[in-house]
Amino acid sequence: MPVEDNTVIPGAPSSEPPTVDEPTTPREPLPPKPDQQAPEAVSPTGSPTGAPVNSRAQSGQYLTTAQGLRLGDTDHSLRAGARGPVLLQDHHLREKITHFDHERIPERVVHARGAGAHGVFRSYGTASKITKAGFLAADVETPVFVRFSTVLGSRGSADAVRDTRGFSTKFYTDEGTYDLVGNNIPVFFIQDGIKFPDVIHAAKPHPDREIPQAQSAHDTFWDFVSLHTEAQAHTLWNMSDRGIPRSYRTMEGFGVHTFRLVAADGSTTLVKFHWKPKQGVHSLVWEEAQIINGMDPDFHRRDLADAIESGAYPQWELGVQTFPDTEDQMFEGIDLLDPTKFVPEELAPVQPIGLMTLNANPTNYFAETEQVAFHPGHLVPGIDVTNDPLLQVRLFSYLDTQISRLGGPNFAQIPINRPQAPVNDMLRDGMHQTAVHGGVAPYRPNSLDGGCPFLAGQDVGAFVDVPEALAESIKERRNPASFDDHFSQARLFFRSMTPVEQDHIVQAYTFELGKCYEAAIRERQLMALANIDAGLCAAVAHGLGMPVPGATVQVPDSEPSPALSQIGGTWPAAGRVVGIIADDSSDASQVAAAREALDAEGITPLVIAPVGGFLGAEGGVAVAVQRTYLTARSTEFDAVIVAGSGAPAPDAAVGRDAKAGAPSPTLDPRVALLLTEAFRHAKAIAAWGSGVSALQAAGIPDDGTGVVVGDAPDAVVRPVQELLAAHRVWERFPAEGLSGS
Ligand code: HDE
Repeated sequence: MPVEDNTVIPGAPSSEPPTVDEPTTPREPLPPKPDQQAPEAVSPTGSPTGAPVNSRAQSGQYLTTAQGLRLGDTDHSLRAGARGPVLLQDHHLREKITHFDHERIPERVVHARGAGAHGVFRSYGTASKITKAGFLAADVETPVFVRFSTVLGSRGSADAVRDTRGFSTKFYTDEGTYDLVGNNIPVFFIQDGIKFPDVIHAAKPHPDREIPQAQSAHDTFWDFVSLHTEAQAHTLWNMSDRGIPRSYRTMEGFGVHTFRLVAADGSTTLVKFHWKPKQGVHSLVWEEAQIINGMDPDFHRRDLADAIESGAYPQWELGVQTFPDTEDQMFEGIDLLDPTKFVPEELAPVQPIGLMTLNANPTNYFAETEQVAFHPGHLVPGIDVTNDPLLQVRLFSYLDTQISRLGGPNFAQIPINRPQAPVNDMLRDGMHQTAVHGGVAPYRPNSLDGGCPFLAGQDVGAFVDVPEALAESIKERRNPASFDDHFSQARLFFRSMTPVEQDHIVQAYTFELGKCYEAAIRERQLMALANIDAGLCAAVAHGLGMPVPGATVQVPDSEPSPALSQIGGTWPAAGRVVGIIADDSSDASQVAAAREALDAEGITPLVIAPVGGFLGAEGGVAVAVQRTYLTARSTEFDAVIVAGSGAPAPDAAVGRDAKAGAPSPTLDPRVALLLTEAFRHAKAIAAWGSGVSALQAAGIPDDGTGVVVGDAPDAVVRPVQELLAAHRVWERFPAEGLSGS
């Protein structure tokens, strides 16, 4: 219905009353819906920070200005006559537009694209012998906020790109906030933080045209890593399946650096932190990732939020690898201060110390996920840093970057950043100061504020830097000799992969280098690969159509680490997504039964039909349709099941009239695509009853590996669930392994 231009300002004299009941017409407001309740200016993790009630950010039912003045119109500017110019005196207009003009803040210089969630961490107490950190004592529950991210892309970039993922956790402990700011890859590109701007400038889009977005497949990235061989190990992890995780929920997390834990008796232990997902480790295949970035660029964000909303709370176990705090800080020949090295789990097992559960989505993306500020220097008593030169530079950078990103030094007062421990600092004033400090003496020593605040002793929880003896040294710009080995761990990683994973790595290098224009860069990177593994180098060179170079350095071999492979385990099927393909001829009661059986296992069933609405005959069972043939794409599903019509007729369900075994011209091409993609991406596929002929029509062998057929839903649901436990039907990938490795 056309809305008439109502130039009458409510309350102003008018000869003609408005004929249309516009939303601007004053009327009694409805009570707020639950999700419209006033957000409070307290930490969103739920624990009040003592903020007074009048610090609510929003309250009341009427629209107001920022000053609380009630408004009767927000749709019309104040004008000199209905067709005249807008008046400068319109204070509401100016406030509204001015605020809008300043809504954006600078995105993070790296890790701009992310997704966050609230949760809790419950400690097992198993670390209490090696750390006095209160939140790691037995059975302590600590609120957390986690932010996952990609590194390279802008804030609006796609999720499923090939990249490292950030995994940052803020523990709101009673002794102050502790941040574990890690990645999903345990090694880093550089050994010294002074090179961080270089690697990021090389990996970010080219400065002239600002392309490509969120990609490492371009000349400057490969120029840098091929010239800078210490980056080869991290790059190899990126080229592996780890570079394209299936979900944030199925990633491991790593603290990367070695940290120092301090026990109550003062003894110290070196540790590396690990997050192990209860959901299992699982990645996309490259073609899936590429499709996803077009079909659903928010794939990882949506996946995390949907899982939490549906009650499938993702969990990670926190664990530590422990090492004696020796003078040389070496372990089995690995320099623990070199962040391009990891320690294989076979040499130092990961010992579980607590469980994190993410159980609540943020209420407001900007307030929480965008404004959360992590910092590796946010420590608590019992956890300290080491002299890893990458970590040392991070200790400077994270505080510094928040000052321009969050507009000044008071970002710790933003609700998501507020500690849940009492704060009594002597930091004063500055941009965006929201605290009203009392007292006259923000300095020490003082007598005017009664000597407050007092200094704490260790007995009442003071953080004391570990007194560390430093070897006699000279001031110099130099790495220790133990940092010189750039290839042995890249080789160890590659040789620990299964043939399927090795094949994916070959394809990834071939794709990425194939996108480089400069032949010299491709040649130089092949030379680096020759030092890592001759078979890998030859396979990539073959794909690029280039000569195979020989190795230039002697690289020591080490035992493979099977723990590095993501293939071979079994994990819960809960939290996975299964598509049920149906059409009007499908038996709705059977579709409902399949849905229920999957749902009972915590698997999300999505019914896919030609059009939206409901499936089912009048008077019978009606099943809601979640996806149509137009909106569904195989990448959303971990497995697909084709519904039958209830009768074992060959010409029933899913838009085809084929006899079993004969390709049907009438199989809907979107269903055919869905099935063939799912098959190609090694997903479990099933059909019951007459649904089997849809598989045949799509060219999928109904006796193929990971293809399940049966008479009824209950014959296929259980086998599909078992196949999901392995994440994919790995046998379907053609991979013979590589010669020479
Ligand atoms: Fe970061 N990094 N980083 N980084 N990093 C940032 O801090 C930096 C490094 C990591 O979800 C920035 O608040 C330097 C390693 C994550 O908010 C910035 C160096 C690891 C996040 C910064 C490194 C990380 C960041 C940008 C080399 C894995 C996202 C915005 C010395 C252990 C945090 C911000 C979030 C973010 C600097 C290396 C992980 C600029 C200088 C190694 C997960 O301060």
